[in-house]
Amino acid sequence: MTDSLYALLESRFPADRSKPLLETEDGTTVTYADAEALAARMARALSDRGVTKGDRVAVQVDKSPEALILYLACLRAGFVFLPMNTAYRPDEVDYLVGNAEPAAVVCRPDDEATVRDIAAKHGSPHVLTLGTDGSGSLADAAATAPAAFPVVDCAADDLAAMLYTSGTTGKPKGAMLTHRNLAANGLDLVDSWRFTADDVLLHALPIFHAHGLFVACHCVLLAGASMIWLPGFTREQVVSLLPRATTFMGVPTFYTRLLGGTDFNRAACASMRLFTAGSAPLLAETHEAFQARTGHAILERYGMTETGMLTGNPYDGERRPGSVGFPFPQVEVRIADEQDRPLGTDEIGGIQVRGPNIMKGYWKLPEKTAEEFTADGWFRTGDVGRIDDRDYLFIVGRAKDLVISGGYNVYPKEVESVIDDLPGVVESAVIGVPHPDFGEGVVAVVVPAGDGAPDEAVVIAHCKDHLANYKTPKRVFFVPELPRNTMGKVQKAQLREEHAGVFGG
Ligand code: MCA
Ligand code: AMP
Repeated sequence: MTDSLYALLESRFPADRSKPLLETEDGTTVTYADAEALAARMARALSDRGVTKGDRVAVQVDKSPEALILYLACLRAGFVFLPMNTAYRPDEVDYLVGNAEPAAVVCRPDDEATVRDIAAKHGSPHVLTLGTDGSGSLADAAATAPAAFPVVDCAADDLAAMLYTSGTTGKPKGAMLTHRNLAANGLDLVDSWRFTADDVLLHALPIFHAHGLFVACHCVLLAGASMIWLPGFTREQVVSLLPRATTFMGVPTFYTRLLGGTDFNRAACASMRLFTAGSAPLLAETHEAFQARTGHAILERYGMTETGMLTGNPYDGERRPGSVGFPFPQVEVRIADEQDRPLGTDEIGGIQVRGPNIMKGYWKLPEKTAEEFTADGWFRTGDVGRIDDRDYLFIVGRAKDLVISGGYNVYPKEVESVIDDLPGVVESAVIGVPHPDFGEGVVAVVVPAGDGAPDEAVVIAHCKDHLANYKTPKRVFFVPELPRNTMGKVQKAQLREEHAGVFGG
């Protein structure tokens, strides 16, 4: 028996494959049969170009039905799907392609020339394109390929996907996710959240991250359900389409934006049975305002790229504002001290996790992988929390230097390196401070070298050239020196306090 995730998904597709898998905003329907056939054609097209099982396929394309089907094609053929944020700049794509050594890169038609240069530099043999309307050289190749390609046998431990997450070192690391990791987590979620074939998920998340791709799509695919497939989150569109949906998943920014107009109310949510939130902390006040407005208690859950979903508030039972609930069925969670000793009720410590959902490791970084696991096999999340006497987990902080802005992770070290490269900059410290829309907003505090130092606009423009726009500081402040403790460590807590009101948050 194969452990291919594709085989598992396929075994749960509806018997009647003419059922819609998704419908787009313009009313185009993609049935399960369409998706299976196109996945087979795309797998064949890539395979004909020499891509084989275990090869990485790096993808930076806008969200479209075909983009999702490309993921299915890779699963089907045993290729390792490597999605990239569409906001990544060429420098960031260059690093990922150089590190992952993909056998093929699929990009937006407009980016083809740049991506060809990057791929050539790193010896990646094939560049194909895929546009939002499903056109491009991948689509052309798939159109002439036969709609038949076997579901390639995969072991539980074979890689299904690789998602890059940054880190305190500043360079992104590839989290290797296996067929078992994704299958185990998907099955936990589809059961815990009671997905059935009758569900319609309104899908407004990007699909280059775990939330939009795995959490959302696997629930739908494993239930044989349907989606309304939006290219991204637009408040008006979501409010107008919710009456046709039963479920919705979002980052907290989606929910604060929805609450921003009175047209979002009980009537708009009349057909809904479940709203889930995650990727960043959902403020208790947002949870409460949402419940007061709609009658629905958002189900907040907690996860990571490296681990999939870890805990969630209960489907039945109290969904507590400020808590991320209980471990999913196959997941174990403990709070531990600095020596990895388990702590008791309400004691604050590092959140450590274990289960079939935890990644195999970081790509080509065995030492870094080893550092993230304890001697007894628990993964250190880098989040700090406590478990109360009712077993609810509360996240109280982060041990890692990380900013989460609108659900996207920004690693200060990466931004600081880019700013420090500017002539006229001695050093910089990047922090996150409360932001009314994005939860946290990125701020840079820069020590200028004196004459010839850049101003705020220059720092921002330089960052935009080299970094995805959401990583770019929204404000830059100049100081003669950074506050340090006696060990010489920059006091970011002090900087966060000093700049707490910058965005009026
Ligand atoms: C856009 N901008 C942002 C962000 N998004 N700035 C800070 N943080 C952001 N997240 C800026 C752009 O740089 C641009 O600025 C301006 O806002 C408008 O850009 P636009 O693309 O039009 O913005 P938007 O469409 O309104 O996007 C906001 C968004 C989006 C819808 C909240 O960020 C989003 O879809 N976030 C979801 C993130 C997500 O899926 N995370 C899951 C990670 P300028 O004009 O200056 O260039 S997975 C994960 O974390 C784990 C596994 C988990 O637990 O889920
Ligand atoms: P990523 O690396 O993008 O997968 O981000 C994972 C991180 O997002 C976690 O380690 C947490 O710090 C944060 N996160 C995810 N869900 C939540 C949540 N519900 N509440 C607070 N933080 C969260």
